[in-house]
Amino acid sequence: MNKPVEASAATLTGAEAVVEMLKAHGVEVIFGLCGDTSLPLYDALARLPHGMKHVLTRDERHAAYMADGYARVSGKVGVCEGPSGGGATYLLPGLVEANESSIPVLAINTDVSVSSRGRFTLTELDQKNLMRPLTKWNAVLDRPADIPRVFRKAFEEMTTGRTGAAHIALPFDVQNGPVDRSDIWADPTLGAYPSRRVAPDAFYVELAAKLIRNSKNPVFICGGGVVLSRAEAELAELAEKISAPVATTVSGKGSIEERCALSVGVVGSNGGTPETRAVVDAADLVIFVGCRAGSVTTERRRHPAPGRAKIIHIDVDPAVPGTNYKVDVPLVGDAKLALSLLNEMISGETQRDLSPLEGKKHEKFRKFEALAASEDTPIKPERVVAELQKTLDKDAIVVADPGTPCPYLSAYYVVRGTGRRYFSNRAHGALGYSLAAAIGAHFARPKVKTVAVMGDGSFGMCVGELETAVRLKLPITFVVLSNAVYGWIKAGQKSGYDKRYFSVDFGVTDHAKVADAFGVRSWRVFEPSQLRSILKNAFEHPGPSLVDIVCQPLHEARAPVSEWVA
Ligand SMILES: Cc1ncc(C[n+]2csc(CCOP(=O)(O)OP(=O)(O)O)c2C)c(N)n1
Repeated sequence: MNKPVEASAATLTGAEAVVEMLKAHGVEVIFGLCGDTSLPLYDALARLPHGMKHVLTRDERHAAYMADGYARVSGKVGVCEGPSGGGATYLLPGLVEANESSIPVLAINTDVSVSSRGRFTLTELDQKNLMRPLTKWNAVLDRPADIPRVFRKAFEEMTTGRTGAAHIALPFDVQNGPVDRSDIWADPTLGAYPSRRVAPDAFYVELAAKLIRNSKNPVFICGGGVVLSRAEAELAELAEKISAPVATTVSGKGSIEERCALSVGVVGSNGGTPETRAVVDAADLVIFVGCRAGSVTTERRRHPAPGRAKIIHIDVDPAVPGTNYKVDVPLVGDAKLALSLLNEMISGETQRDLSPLEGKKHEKFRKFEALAASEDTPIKPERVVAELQKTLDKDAIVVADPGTPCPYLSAYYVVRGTGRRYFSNRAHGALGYSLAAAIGAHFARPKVKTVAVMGDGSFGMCVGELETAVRLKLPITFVVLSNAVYGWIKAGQKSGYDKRYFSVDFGVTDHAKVADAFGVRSWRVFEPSQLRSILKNAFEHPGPSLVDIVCQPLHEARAPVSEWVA
């Protein structure tokens, strides 16, 4: 029998303190998987009246992805937990994705007792050093008394400045020791992000306003920072005032209503097209907002071409402006505050001829629609995107895995409205993210339809969580684009290695049958003409549903794939 310290009027156990600290920061849901070292924590969760939901997952990687999806959609910190050893190494992929994507995710990683350290204890590993380079902040607790302070610090780190992930190692005996009740307090505003906005230097704001006033052809390139900062209204106001096109990265989708005249769509080597690239190339001023100007967005610093356009770079992280481009004006601060200061400085309206932009968009979608209308089998990815667009409500949340889903949906799925309605794991692009992230997203916005779109390579890496969706009766639809190949890589072998295909093909699986065995309502589609009604049925199904679409392999798809594979 476990013997924790007796809770009293003055003290509670470490495990109870953890639960109280999460509650005090406004946590609503915890995603995780049990283990020996987590038993006191689970017991505290079972006993205390905290009101938080615990979602049992089928592996810790997906617990972290669920916390990530939840955080992206809710605007709050996502919390996951797992045990020592394998739990730590399995939490890691989700934590690093969240951190690099600036998503506040807290991992509570239980650990062997402090008193057992260094004795070849089963599952012992150096969690501090394992997680240090992968998280924004991490700590290993050695004493129960430190729990309240360490949790306050974790929430502050996750939601201020460049937001990111935190990791706390919670040893077994620390969970059983005493914590002073009077130390259980928190600033609940640190449970949501961004919690403490910082404005850029007024001097630089003035310089930026001057550059904008003098530019002939400004263009915005927005990264995930606009949606993270909820700066969509300020961005629209400024873009409309100066009549500037707004392009986004994959993570920046949702910065602007994509049906509006100023929206360019996605740029870069994963979802950009020659037409969106041309809009960037025509600019004499590029305003990066909440965007790292990384290899995918800028096609390895070729678009915009260095030195061709002036650069204003707005980012909350001082390390970002100037890293990939020589910046004319760095605006270091929160995107919402930076854009509203620029709005104050720039009065009046500038009218610009938007017909070139309109022409480019028309050209892009003309090519797309011709392919989307195809009745060919296997079904073309363009057809799948078009049918999703037609059948999904504008408030639906779409999560895309790498492979075929991310570039095609990023390019052609038009986000109606602003905010987080579409996302993918663009930091590391690990296959198998979307299924779990969609589960997290559902907990953040349960009233809207959530759809995960994955390749069959991804399906193989996440299928176990179908059980979680069935157990919790979640009305999420999983769409699998089946082509029995790691298609994105095969496309790279086609375009860059003279079709020397090597070890990229795998066997055909009937994913609908697999899903059916889990208890998921499922369909397998071969004919384009069946797609719409089957997708509709799947979306209307009150529980989990899966549509397995036998799809054209990426290496056989049309030319832009070779442009996408950078
Ligand atoms: C965990 C992981 N391993 C390897 C890769 C490299 N990778 C990128 S795309 C891709 C192929 C994706 O295959 P699939 O999910 O079947 O989609 P398709 O490209 O065929 O549409 C691979 C292997 C990755 N992104 N993530």
